[in-house]
Amino acid sequence: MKRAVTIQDISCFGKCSLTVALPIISAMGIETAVIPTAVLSTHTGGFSGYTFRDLTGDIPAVAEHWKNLGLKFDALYTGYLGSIEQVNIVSDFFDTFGTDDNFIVVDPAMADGGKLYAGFTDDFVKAMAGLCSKADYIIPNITEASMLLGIPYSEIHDEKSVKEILRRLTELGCPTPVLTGVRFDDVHHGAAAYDSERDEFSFYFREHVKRTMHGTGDIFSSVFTGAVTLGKSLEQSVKMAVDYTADCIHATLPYADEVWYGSCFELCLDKLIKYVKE
Ligand code: PXL
Repeated sequence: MKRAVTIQDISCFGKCSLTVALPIISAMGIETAVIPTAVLSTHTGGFSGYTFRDLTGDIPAVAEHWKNLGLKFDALYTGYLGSIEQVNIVSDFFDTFGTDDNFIVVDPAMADGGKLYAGFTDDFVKAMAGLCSKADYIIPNITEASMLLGIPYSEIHDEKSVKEILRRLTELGCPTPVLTGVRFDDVHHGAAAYDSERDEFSFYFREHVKRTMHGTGDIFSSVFTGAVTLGKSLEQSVKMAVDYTADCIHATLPYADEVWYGSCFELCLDKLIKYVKE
């Protein structure tokens, strides 16, 4: 059985980060260990008055205990990290648990729609760019990629500019960037990836839905990580992540006013299990 570890916050209500990664990667048949970096009463997107308990100080002790136990992981996957100190500690975690036989996924979850999430600064973006250099795969959305590269944000791109963004992302030190939220027009929405070792690009799109939904980046990255862990190719992993994310968005539409804070990924887990077996 494959084993992944995911390091991100637990937003107790709101369907993102660990409350998405844990059920999704587990449903894909992968043992999923977690390190919660912080406990929030809700996520920070659209809620006010949320609590925030920082668990940064616990991470090195968890890592030390796991090292003494001799634990090994097939995938190391990080999402939302709350501070530069946390980024540095996670970087040490990669040094301890990264091997030639496993891979590292960094989702630089820090921005969307052209804006940084609440509480993040330009210095945080720089620290995140440093963490990306240690990853085999990074999964920024278009906003995060623009910030990591220091280029202006634009929602619609063409194939040439997306390829250029992907090429420049490899200059951060990660050989295989995956870009989400890719749109060439008003009707398609998907992802693009670049395997710099083979100099191969891949693109995959589903229909664009004119509604933003919180937590879809976490859904995408969790499925992508699970798929690579199971030995799927880069192209297959991107396709599975786009398909499942699009399925979740469609399943949420009837409830979108009530479930404005997240997406109804639970309704599609049966499809995900089917994709894994295909
Ligand atoms: O979905 C990314 C995410 C994760 N964790 C927290 C967040 C967000 C996005 O806003 O606020 C706490």
